[in-house]
Order: sequence, then C-alpha cells, then structure tokens
Amino acid sequence: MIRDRQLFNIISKEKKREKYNIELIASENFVSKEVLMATGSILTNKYAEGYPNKRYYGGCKYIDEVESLACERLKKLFNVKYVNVQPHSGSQANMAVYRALLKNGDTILGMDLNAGGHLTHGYRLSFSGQDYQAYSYGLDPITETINYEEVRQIALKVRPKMIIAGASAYPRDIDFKKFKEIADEVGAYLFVDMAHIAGLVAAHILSNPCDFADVVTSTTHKTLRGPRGGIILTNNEEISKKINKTVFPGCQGGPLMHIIGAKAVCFYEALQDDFIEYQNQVVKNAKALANELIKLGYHVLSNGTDNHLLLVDVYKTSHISGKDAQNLLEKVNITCNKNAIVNDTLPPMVASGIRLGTPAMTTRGFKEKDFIKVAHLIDETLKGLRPLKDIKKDVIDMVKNLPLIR
Ligand code: DSN
Repeated sequence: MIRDRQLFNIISKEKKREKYNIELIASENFVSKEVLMATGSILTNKYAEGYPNKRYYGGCKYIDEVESLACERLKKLFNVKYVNVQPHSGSQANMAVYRALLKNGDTILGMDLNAGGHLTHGYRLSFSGQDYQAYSYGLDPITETINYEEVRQIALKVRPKMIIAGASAYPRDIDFKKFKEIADEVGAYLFVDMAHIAGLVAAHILSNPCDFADVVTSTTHKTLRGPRGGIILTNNEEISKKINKTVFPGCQGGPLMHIIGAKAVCFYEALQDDFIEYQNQVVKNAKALANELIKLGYHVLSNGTDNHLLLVDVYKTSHISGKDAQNLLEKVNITCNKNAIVNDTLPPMVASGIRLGTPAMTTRGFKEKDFIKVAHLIDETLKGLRPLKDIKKDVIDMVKNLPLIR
C-alpha cells in the first residue's frame, strides 16, 4: 500500500506525460526495465566510500562485485584501460578531471556555449569559467562547423593547459585526432566530453575519442541509454590514479551504488548486437528528420547531421524565437528545447533555434517514416497551418500504443 500518495501521484502524471509525448530532447532517453530495476534496488542502502577492495565501510563484499562488474564492462565497451564509474553526474566527472589535472587559474580552451559547448567547458557562470582562465572557440559562420585551423590559432595564442572537445549541441562528427594534434602542438592535455555521442561511439558509428584523448568523460543517460550519472575513462595510468583520488575523496563521498549497478546493466546492454542496430536507427532517423525539415524550407545548421541531433534556425524560417517554438510544440505534445545557434542575435533564454534529437523516440520504436511525419507536425505547428488540437491528436495517435518501458 502506498502511503505517500502525493509523490506517487505526481510520478504517475509524469509517466503519462512521457507516454503521450513525442520526446525530442537530444539528451534524453528511455531506460530498460532492468536499468530501472537496478536504479530502484536495495543497493541504494549501502555506504561504500572508497573503491573495490579498499572501502571505508564493512559489508562491501557484493558492492565490490557490482562496481568491478561495471568497470570491466565499461573498459570493454570503449576499449580503454582505466575507468571510474563513481561520478554522480557529467558535471561532477568534468570537475574531477579539471581538479585532477589543473591548478586554479590555469588556462583552458573549450567550445563556446553558444556554439554548442557545455556549461562545464568554461562558461563564466560555471566553476569551469570561474576557477580557470577560460577561452573558447566557436564555429565557422559559413559552414557552421568547427574550423580546426581557427582552434589551432587560438590555442597557439592562449597556450591552454587543457583543450576540451565535445559538445551538447553539435550535429557533426568531431575530428578528435586533429584536436590531439593541436593539443600536442601547444603542450596541452586533450580532454573529450563525449556525453552526447557515447552511444554512437560504443556502437562504432563515430570514432572513439579514447583512442586520442588523454582523458574522456561521459554521462550514461543520453545516447548510452543508462541511468543518470557520469563516468571517466583514460588509457594513462598516472592520470587514472589522479582522477580516482580526485573523485573520492576529492569531490564526492559515498558512491551511488544503485546507480553504479544500473550503469553495469547499461554497459551490458550496450555490448549487445541490438544496441548497434538501435544506434544506426538513431542516426538514420536524425537524417530523415533533418532532410524533411530542409525540404520544408527550414535552415538546419550545417545542412544536416552525422549524429543523433540537429539544430533548426526557426527564427530565420518561421520568424518565431526558439523559446516560442518550444512552447508552441509543447502545446501539441512535442517536447524539445530552445537552443542558441552560431552568432545568435537573440539572448540565450530566447534563442533563435531549437535542438531536436532522435534517441528517445527511436527507443520507443520510431523509424524514418515516423520522423518524416514528425517534421510535418512540427512545420504545421510552427506555421499555424492546422488547429493545435488536431495536431496534438495526431501526436497522441502516433505514440499511444508504444510501450514506455521495455
Ligand atoms: N543538459 C545537457 C543537455 O541537454 O545537453 C547537457 O548536460
């Protein structure tokens, strides 16, 4: 019998929202029943400060097995020698990397937030922009992609101790080898945050940054389709020792063992053949959505996508801001987020663009034909071509029979 009706009523409303919406937030996904079971398991009861076989508490026999299993699977998944599965989030994984390898005041060079970078890549309101001397690179205004020669020129000028590659809103493949060459030329560490693309990397669709970078971080809940959390990977033993000390006791106390258990499930699932099929479908779906929107007259940045997401300049096409587009789409049960685009003339909380991603709806079973339909539903909503209630009905018809939990 449930006693806390208040909370569980809210959860059932959220469940209904998730079931009856087309979820296009590029960083979200729907986890499997087994990931959910581990997340909600009794592992949450246990304190386990330290690492396997070196804990500060008794009773860690099985907890050690859980964490070691997660680590071994993760190493196999990304073909890497050393990993840490304890970061509570991507931001905390990134904080641990900075603290392990830099001193306060050191210079870092990351992708500008407006160009698609992440808060923790040097944004002025993040610890990364406050504790370090942060410089950024943007995108080429014509190709709307990274201009590696420009990154090199900035690096030569500011001489960073660390270069950060990786993004939260960049639809194109990133050349990690080129980034490593630039980092080597200026004597910097190369740190890759692969949070968005980790699933595509695991499925060998995109190149593996672990082959090039000194250190790599990721979240486990985006394309990787696991529980909410962070991980750190490296092939360098010295770096791994520094990272481990910085995660615990440097930045965190007790690890979230139920989440580490769920990460182990996630890595198991990502090692299966059907995960590769899933990721291939994610990319095919993103390309189908991008191509259809282009056909409908939208400016899709860089003219398409290589990965799971796309950026649409709705201001240019429909003369509405990203914020208004997000709100209008929410009215028809299509969920996405406003996003700044290169050289945006609108402030970040308004923005000219929207970011659309295919991982979540691909998990629920959408194929290319469904995403072509989604492009039309978006177009009709943004241009006011049909009453919103009719569009919403079409959205609900598309999702009502699809399971939310596999
Ligand atoms: N907030 C995440 C995203 O939406 O991309 C990045 O951490």
